Amino acid sequence: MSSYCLATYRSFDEKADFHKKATGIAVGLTVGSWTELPEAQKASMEKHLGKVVSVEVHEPGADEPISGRYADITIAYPDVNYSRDIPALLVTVFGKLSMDGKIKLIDLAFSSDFLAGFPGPKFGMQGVRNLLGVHNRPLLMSIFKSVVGYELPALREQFYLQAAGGVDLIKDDEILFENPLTPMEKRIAICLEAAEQATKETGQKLLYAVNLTGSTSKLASQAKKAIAEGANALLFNVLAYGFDVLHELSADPEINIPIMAHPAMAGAMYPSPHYGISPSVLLGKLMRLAGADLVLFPSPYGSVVMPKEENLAIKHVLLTQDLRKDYTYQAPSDVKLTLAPSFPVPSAGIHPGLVPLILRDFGQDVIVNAGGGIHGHPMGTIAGGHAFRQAIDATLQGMTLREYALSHPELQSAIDTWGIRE
Ligand code: 1AE
Repeated sequence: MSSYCLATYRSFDEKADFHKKATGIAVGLTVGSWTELPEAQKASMEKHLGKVVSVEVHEPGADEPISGRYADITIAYPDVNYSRDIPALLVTVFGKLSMDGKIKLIDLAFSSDFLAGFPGPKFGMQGVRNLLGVHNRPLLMSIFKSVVGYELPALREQFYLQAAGGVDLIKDDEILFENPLTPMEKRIAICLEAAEQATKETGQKLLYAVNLTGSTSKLASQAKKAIAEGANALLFNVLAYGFDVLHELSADPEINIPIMAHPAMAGAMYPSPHYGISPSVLLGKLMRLAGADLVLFPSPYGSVVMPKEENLAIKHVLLTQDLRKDYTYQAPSDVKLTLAPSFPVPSAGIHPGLVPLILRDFGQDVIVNAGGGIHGHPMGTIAGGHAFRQAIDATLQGMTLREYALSHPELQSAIDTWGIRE
């Protein structure tokens, strides 16, 4: 029996016959032409033909946020047409089409058959919590800042200060690549040493996500080298390399540490209402499918903002949504189809005054992540970490930040500096 993956597009056109357009996509991106085919050939080509599942035409009124006439079109693509990898699926459903007028890919749903080729996140949210031994609160992550051009002792000091502030994870800055001053292997050694020192003082375990960089063909061996040096997490700029690279790394049994997906370059792909790929697909479904254990993305509140409904849609697909949608196909019951949830990490410009909003949106299933909001604390980096932990504690206890700050000077100082977003 045939199985299909589904793609939903938002197509903008003032005059188009959207049903005709949908048929053009279904046929054009699969068998190329249909009505001209001789009947005998139609029979053999039928299993390769895309199907129009639905066409919903919208004529927005003047008061609606989206301007212009559009239709949401869902097409079913036969799995028989592509190999079981993300590039083949993406090129099929949004290759040439992505350049053909005002059209945005707003959703993807995978058949059981397609999904069966993807083990998903090796650790996922629960696995990361297990490594850290923290199960009853949101996690806190800190980002190295000012690292380019610095030598190892400066990095060690910065790592120690972040760790001593009580963070659970520390990630490299995504712009720190292989370089002679702080090469990956030496970086891992000094950061783990600093982590050990901080752990003795705080009693807290720590993960350090080292940036995995370099040419694609050497990434797996670099990752294994990092693991041999003791690395306990990796940071990876997924969109610069491609989803399939993440998939290969995460599916490699020897790469047995969590992989954190950075969203660098995503802004070239999702923000337009008319073009690109929606954030819940780009930074949600595809990241989880490709095996990201943790996924960074902008929040609605910080310095790089994303609309709240898009943020919540990412949360939904990372944490809860069954990514499968069978179109006329029943999955064999012995196939593992559920992917572990990926840990959501809303980021960029986060400071303690935003913590109540982030926790309101995500509950405990979130990593609060900050660079400038920790290092820029007027009382120093350690106090920056403390202020965040205090903001998290206050929110979990149902107290306002202002109340809690009365007995927590680090939080008070953060509020005085950045304020509280209501
Ligand atoms: C969305 C990615 C955020 C990121 O990687 C980063 O470095 C944020 O830094 P801050 O918190 O804005 O200083």
